[in-house]
Amino acid sequence: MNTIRTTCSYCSVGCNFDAVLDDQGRLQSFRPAVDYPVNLGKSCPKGFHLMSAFQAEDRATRPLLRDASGSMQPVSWNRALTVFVERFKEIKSRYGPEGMAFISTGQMPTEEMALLGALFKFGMGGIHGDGNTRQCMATAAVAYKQAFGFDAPPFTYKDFELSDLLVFVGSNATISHPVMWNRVKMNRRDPHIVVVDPRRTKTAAAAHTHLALKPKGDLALLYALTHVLIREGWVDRDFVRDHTEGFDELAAHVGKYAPEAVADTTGIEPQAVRDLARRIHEARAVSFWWTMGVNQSHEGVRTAQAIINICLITGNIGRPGTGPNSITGQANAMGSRLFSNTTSLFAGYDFAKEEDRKTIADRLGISPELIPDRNSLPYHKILERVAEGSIRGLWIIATNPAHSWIDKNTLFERLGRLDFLVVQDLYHTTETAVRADLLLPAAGSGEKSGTFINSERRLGIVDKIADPPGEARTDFDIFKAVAERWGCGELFASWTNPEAVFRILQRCSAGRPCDITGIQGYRMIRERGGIQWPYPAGSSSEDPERRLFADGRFFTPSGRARLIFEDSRPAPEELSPEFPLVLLTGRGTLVQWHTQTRTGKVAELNRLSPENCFVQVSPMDAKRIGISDGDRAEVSSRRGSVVVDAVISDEVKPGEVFMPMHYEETNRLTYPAFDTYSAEPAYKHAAVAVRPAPAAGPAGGPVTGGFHPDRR
Ligand SMILES: Nc1nc2c(c(=O)[nH]1)N[C@H]1C(S)=C(S)[C@@H](COP(=O)(O)OP(=O)(O)OC[C@H]3O[C@@H](n4cnc5c(=O)[nH]c(N)nc54)[C@H](O)[C@@H]3O)O[C@H]1N2
Ligand SMILES: Nc1nc2c(c(=O)[nH]1)N[C@H]1C(S)=C(S)[C@@H](COP(=O)(O)OP(=O)(O)OC[C@H]3O[C@@H](n4cnc5c(=O)[nH]c(N)nc54)[C@H](O)[C@@H]3O)O[C@H]1N2
Ligand code: SF4
Ligand SMILES: [Mo]
Repeated sequence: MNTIRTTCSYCSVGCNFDAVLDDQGRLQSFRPAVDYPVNLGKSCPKGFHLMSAFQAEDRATRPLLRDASGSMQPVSWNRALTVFVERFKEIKSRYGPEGMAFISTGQMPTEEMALLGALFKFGMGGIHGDGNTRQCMATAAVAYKQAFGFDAPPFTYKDFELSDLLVFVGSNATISHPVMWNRVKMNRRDPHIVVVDPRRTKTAAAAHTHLALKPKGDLALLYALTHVLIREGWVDRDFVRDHTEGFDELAAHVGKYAPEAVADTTGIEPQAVRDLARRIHEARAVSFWWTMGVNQSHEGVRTAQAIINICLITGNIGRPGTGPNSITGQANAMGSRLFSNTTSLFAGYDFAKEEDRKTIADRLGISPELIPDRNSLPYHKILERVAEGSIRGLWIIATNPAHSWIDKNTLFERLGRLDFLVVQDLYHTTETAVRADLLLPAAGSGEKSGTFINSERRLGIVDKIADPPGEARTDFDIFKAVAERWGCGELFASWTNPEAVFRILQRCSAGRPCDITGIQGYRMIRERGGIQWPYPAGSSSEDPERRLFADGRFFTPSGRARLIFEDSRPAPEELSPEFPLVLLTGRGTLVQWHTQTRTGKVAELNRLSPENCFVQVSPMDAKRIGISDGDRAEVSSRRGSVVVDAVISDEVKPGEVFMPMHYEETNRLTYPAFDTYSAEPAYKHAAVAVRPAPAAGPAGGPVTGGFHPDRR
């Protein structure tokens, strides 16, 4: 028997599991690790069944190439790599380095992301590459960077247990981050829990106070809170004076946001705002936790910063149980934020600064000329270039945008305009994979090694438990093979395996806020039960839980945190008599992951979640519309219509409906608006109408929602 410990590759909690293998290497059991500081023996059903998803019949086991008749044919790796390199080189020579792009992920080990980012940008000479983390964490990353001088979520999970007042804004942690919620339940201080969410989610129902604000009322609400805190003098003056800048300007700005003045915008009684301000003032340790209800907004960055401001002016940062804390989404979104070479150069350096390019070139032992001198276009701009015809080749790795992208109808058209679309995935059946010209079969997290970084900045080990099926290869091996074929293999001569790359990334991190030079290899990460960054050379801390900013020093040039604000604006898509309802979207169940490519293969999980796409409608709206629970309903937006199951529920208020993102219908309706600073899609607001479904779907009528194509 042999036990291998690995990190779950679904959500960013970063639970660890012990896989027990028999002497033939067959998996005997897969259980949450009892002594891992993150999950302490707990897990959710997704993690428990992680390995089953890799057994699916539709695993991609051979490269597939579209032939002249349009059908996908198995080809050898040799042929696949030849075609890959020929086509991308041809595109590069005709349209220049900006003619090709990649879209990657927060779901691969850091070492693989780093190799991809270096290969594409330094080896193949490309410029544009972004990730699905743009759909998710870009807002938090930009908010922190502007306020703290670095993308640095300050907390440790212990803070869930040490807080007296926890405020969850746009976070449905009971289903999205269940094992974090477990840490909240371990809090012995009798904390008060507040949830700010338009819906009465499971998390809101479990809280003491639910502020069921109007969609996108957050910024006005947070400024109203700030207004009361400042007016009452409930401010930590010493902290403000010594560690922040911009307080007087902030105080002036929130002058007009009295709770009464914004009650129409927020839908929240002024007294409830005053009560929360008082609680913030009276609690010893206040923590704010935010997720997609904040990030996925046209004004997400400023909303996140309004949360950061409240923590700063009340001194709720750097102490146990405090912090403006963004909970991240995917298992390795945090690795992507630091080391994928997409939105920044390795370790948070800046592509646009010559000095930064020199530093990284020096640490990698390459010529600075190889590093592009500008940032990649963000995801939606890459797609605009595809629409214009100036990006002709796209490589999509470990993400399924043909399901998950906002207003995906336009995405379908755009993908169709490409000369060459390569998809690298575990399955050949994803909505994106079926549109590929070339499919590269990849290994999943249980079939390879590397590291992930979880929400609390903890590096955890991913370890190989089984071999990938057929000819599928690890993403690492695929990138290495592409490098060889492209003719830039010598650049990566020392990038021999994931651990060698880890050492290279450690060098890049030296002297940065995310310095990890003190970690002595994977073995130390295993032995310590994960290690949070920073961990610079010479660190002696064995403390398994560390937070940032205990000394009140931030990463800005002045060492002070910046208080940043801006007036709130209405959501971009207006409601109208034709489209009178707000569509909210998000996670619908604990057991399904995103586009269901993995969890939708596991019978035990499917039994626990609805098979059909559904729309939640309030009892009052349902009555007015004339639909009952279980009826089929047509949901339309200015982008199109779908037919789904109606679920009548008082989780949503009149005037608002909710659809889960796990079904492909949802993003046929979403409205493509983006945050001004982070370019994150505003998935959580669109104008729609709901009607009883027409008896039989007429030809050319609405798309009728039915089975998820992957789901059996
Ligand atoms: N089971 C499961 N867990 C997951 C995932 C999964 O697919 N399935 N995905 C993971 C990933 S990548 C992510 S990013 C996280 C996301 O985790 P969460 O952010 O918790 O999930 P969401 O359901 O997208 O959005 C959270 C809430 O935002 C609310 N909301 C909508 N509009 C507004 C608004 O204007 N203001 C406020 N305050 N709230 C609003 C929604 O009603 C919703 O309840 O979950 C991770 N965990
Ligand atoms: N309407 C609406 N849309 C949303 C959201 C929302 O709240 N509302 N949320 C957004 C958010 S926060 C996110 S994060 C995105 C997620 O959107 P996606 O990234 O598109 O969703 P996933 O289903 O996680 O897709 C990951 C793909 O990677 C593959 N994969 C898994 N592991 C590996 C690997 O190791 N290697 C390779 N090569 N492939 C692998 C899987 O099979 C799957 O096809 O969706 C966004 N879309
Ligand atoms: S809570 Fe997240 S990390 Fe933990 S088992 Fe569930 S999906 Fe995996
Ligand atoms: Mo996400």
